[in-house]
Amino acid sequence: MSRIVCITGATSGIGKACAARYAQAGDDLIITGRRADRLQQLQQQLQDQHGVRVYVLHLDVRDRTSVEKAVQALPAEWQAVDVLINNAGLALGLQSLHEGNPADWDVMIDTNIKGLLYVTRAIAPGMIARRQGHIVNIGSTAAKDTYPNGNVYCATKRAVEALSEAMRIDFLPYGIKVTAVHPGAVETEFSVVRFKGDTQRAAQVYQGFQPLTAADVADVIFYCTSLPPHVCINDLVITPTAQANAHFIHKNG
Ligand code: NDP
Ligand code: 8X3
Repeated sequence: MSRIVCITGATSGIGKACAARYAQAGDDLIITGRRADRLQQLQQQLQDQHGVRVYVLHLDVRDRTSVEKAVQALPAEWQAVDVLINNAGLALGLQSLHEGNPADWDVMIDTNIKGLLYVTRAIAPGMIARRQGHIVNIGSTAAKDTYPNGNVYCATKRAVEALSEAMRIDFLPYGIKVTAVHPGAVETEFSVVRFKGDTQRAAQVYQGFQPLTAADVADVIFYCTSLPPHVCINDLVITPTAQANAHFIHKNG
């Protein structure tokens, strides 16, 4: 039976690959993000290719009021979200803490932590009322190991890990599954965003080894949400084979 899957940050990278993976399986999708043109394009493409229903929520997860209003305004047939993938997130900059840009810190904290909380606060009550649902939070290997100059980004992902644990405890009586997925290096727009459009510097991040693709991660997320009702993967780390953890990537040459 098809599910309703809500994905934050579906305009690019892991979120977009998740949209394709779930659509391929026949699930209906609520896709969100700030870039309206990309959302509309993706909606059309998934509807045409897979014959699924796709609902667009054009929003910035940092805007609590618009998140609340958008979820409240979902048509009745879209309200019973089965799977929420809290994926929207970003890193900005890679500098020692004493040289970091506090404006970048605000964006990372507001998006990666507060945005995830706002979306969860809006959608989880429906899951709890129905005693059915699965929340997937996208963390990072940066949650597991702080790396040099990663300071605030790593802290936001550590917070995602803590909040995933908190949700698992709080939602336990209601049978809601909570899975934290922590990817290592995935070649997406992530590094272009982190280095503020410097595509050469971004490309260097993935040189000398084979990084994960967004589709690799989407396959794993799909697997986590396709297990029998009594089985839950709580916390999962996925890296390229060439990566041991946030610190060690074996690069050729
Ligand atoms: P991308 O930059 O390719 O995608 C990020 C997505 O997040 C976009 O769809 C973007 O949409 C959305 N987004 C960012 N800010 C907001 C916002 N304020 N409101 C709504 N949507 C927002 O990167 P990835 O796919 O790699 O990143 C996805 C997640 O995976 C992030 O949480 C990231 O931290 C995490 N991650 C990435 C890794 C990697 O190596 N790539 C490794 C580990 C974790 P739009 O701009 O249209 O709003
Ligand atoms: C993204 C992976 O190593 O750039 O979370 O932090 S890393």
